[in-house]
Amino acid sequence: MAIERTFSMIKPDATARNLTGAITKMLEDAGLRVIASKRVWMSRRQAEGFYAVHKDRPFFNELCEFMSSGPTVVQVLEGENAIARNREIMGATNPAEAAEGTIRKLYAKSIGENSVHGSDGPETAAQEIAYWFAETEIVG
Ligand code: DAT
Ligand code: MG
Repeated sequence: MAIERTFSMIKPDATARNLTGAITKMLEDAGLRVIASKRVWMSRRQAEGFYAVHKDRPFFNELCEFMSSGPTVVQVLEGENAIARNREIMGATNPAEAAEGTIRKLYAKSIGENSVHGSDGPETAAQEIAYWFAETEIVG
């Protein structure tokens, strides 16, 4: 498996509890390298654009409200099989279903306030990275 890049976010419920370092350490310990990172307080419109794929889901409004409610740390991660690896470390969307030792099992408050985001495939990874970062901000 080649070296891949994926997009990650540390969500407002986690930044509010000062978990940026703890979560980043879990990613690094799993062999992922942070090659871009910045803290953003996204606007409602930015949240709606980022999550446009979910616009017809019943939780869309709640999701965009939450994601624009406080600071988020957006990151690009690089490593072997980075997309699947990151999803593995994150755990299931619903923390009640997340495996032991995953970020969401440890830290997520609910299915909505679930501490982290990770791209789900190569195409979404490329789109999501480009949504938040200029090429010059990514230092591999
Ligand atoms: P994931 O973040 O694991 O990729 P997803 O893409 O299905 O999950 O959904 C995106 C986000 O939307 C998810 O992290 C939290 C929120 N969400 C998903 N399902 C939800 C639900 N049933 N109720 C409230 N929020 C939900
Ligand atoms: Mg998703």
